[in-house]
Amino acid sequence: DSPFQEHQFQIQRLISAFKASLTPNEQILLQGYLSGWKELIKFMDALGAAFGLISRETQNKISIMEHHQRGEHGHHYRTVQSMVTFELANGLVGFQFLPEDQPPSGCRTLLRLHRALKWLELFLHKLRTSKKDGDPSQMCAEAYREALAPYHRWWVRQAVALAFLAMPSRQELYRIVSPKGEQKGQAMLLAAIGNLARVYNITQEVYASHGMLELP
Ligand code: 1Q0
Repeated sequence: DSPFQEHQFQIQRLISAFKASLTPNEQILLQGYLSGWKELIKFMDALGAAFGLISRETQNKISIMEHHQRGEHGHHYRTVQSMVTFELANGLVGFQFLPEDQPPSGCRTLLRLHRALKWLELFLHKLRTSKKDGDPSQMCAEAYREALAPYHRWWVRQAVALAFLAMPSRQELYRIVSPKGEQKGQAMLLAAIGNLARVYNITQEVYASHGMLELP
């Protein structure tokens, strides 16, 4: 199998997607953001059944965002900023509770992906700076404790801990990132981290400035 096939994860596509999601005046285009996440789903699906729950949950969140994009007010869901403005102006954010009779808001749904993006940034950083004998399962778990565990229910934390044990070895991960050797791999990881972090930080500012970091 050629490593350039559509269905295979490629870190270059991840980098490009998040890079393309950022406009010159720092708007975040949801289409690029979501296609970055779709690339990550390919990675998870290649890891097998242990990651099925996490992959389905990611797809679920993407689908909710796409549902909003296809809807009557779809044009407001072009960027993170326009979505926030629209949902705020129309009382659609859902600051108090999660509605049962309509799809969750774009803001609270994106917030879940946003937090997970922090996990990814931390994990890739740990992987990039790790020694040869580093254990990715442990790096995953540490990043998870920092970025996501505080927001997850008990059973989710248990399920995620099990998935981490099925994480490939450091060597295998580097091979996926770059068959051309570890140095090149580290450069790719650095590029990925830079682009993820930029998108993350801008989103974080938008959410913080509207008191939206804890949406139910
Ligand atoms: C490779 C494995 C990465 C695992 C990262 C940890 C993510 C755990 C997420 C588990 C979610 C499962 C069940 C449901 C959780 C929800 O309760 C929660 C909150 O939503 P809600 O509606 O209940 O309030 N949902 C979430 O937090 C959304 C989580 C999205 C999933 C994030 C997956 C991140 C995966 C990244 C792929 C790893 C790629 C590594 C690339 C390495 C390249 C060498």
